Amino acid sequence: MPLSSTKSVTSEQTILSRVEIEALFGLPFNDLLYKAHSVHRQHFDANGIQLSTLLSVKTGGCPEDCGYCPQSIRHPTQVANSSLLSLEEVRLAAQRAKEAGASRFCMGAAWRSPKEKDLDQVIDMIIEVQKLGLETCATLGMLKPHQAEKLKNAGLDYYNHNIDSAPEFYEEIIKTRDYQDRIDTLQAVRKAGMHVCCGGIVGMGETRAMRAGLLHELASLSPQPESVPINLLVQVEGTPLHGTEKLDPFEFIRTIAVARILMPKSRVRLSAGREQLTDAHQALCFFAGANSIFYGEKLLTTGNPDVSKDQDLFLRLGLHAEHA
Ligand code: SAM
Ligand code: DTB
Ligand code: SF4
Repeated sequence: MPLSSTKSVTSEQTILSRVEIEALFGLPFNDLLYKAHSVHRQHFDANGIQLSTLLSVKTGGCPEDCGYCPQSIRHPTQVANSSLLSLEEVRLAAQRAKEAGASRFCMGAAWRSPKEKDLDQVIDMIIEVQKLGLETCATLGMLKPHQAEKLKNAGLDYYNHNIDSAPEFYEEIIKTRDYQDRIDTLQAVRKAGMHVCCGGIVGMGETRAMRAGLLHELASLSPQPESVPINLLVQVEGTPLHGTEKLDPFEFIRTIAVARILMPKSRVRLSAGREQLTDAHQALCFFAGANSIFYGEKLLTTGNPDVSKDQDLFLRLGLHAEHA
């Protein structure tokens, strides 16, 4: 895989080597968190958290084979397939998200890539959500350059497309599209002028060296993604990754800290998997530099902490919601 040819690192972007990134992971926990928190304070309000709410606008029946995903048609999960939601259903969900305090609304669809007709309908949704004064984000699978341009022209603020893992682990998780396909979509999004939301998943049985590899790839994107979701695998029965050995939460917090050090100006999002973390673990993630969350009781098909629980946690920690 000729990955190096996909990147052009700008002169002000100094990328640590994978070995140096592994060394960061290996620091004593307090030293790593001190370092990450110091970087965080240089670039952000240390108590401000951006809130994004997710909505699955088209659920299940996806032809791809992503080993973590409950929406793949190839995995025997309990997810009920549904067709594209109506404009009114999306508007109501976005209205609720705004009332609860979210600043961004992210629409996800279980597609390999959108068909032109699908894209037109999602564009209507984007326009409707914008009218409510929310930032918009979409994650619809692979995009061709003209599709990215169409979304940009409709006013889409962010496009989410994750690289998911280190390149050498990727083929163990997904076989129906390769790493380069992901990079091509990210380049189309960037070229169209949208903000890039790109991250990955940890807790899939990868080694620490592979976690360093994932963050190395993310930090090497040039420019770096504005938004970096770090997902902790949500293990869903019926998916190939169900039963994977659980990641030590402190290793997850280390991953957040290293992401913050490598991508000082990006929003690092504490994403899927928050239900597996205690309040204390989440507080350490915020200290380590996470400054965005998925907010609302559902991710796409799986659970997320209740709004009231998050509001209570924010109150106890003195955190406040903040725009991007
Ligand atoms: N189908 C589109 C795609 O794959 O690009 C968009 C939706 S897909 C569900 C978006 C991202 O959700 C995936 O790239 C993956 O990082 C994350 N994801 C999916 N299932 C997950 C799980 N069980 N645990 C953690 N993250 C997950
Ligand atoms: C991202 O990185 N995580 C979100 C969002 N981008 C689209 C999705 C998480 C999905 C978790 C499993 C589910 O609820 O189906
Ligand atoms: Fe499909 Fe996206 Fe799930 Fe992969 S992650 S199976 S592409 S919905």
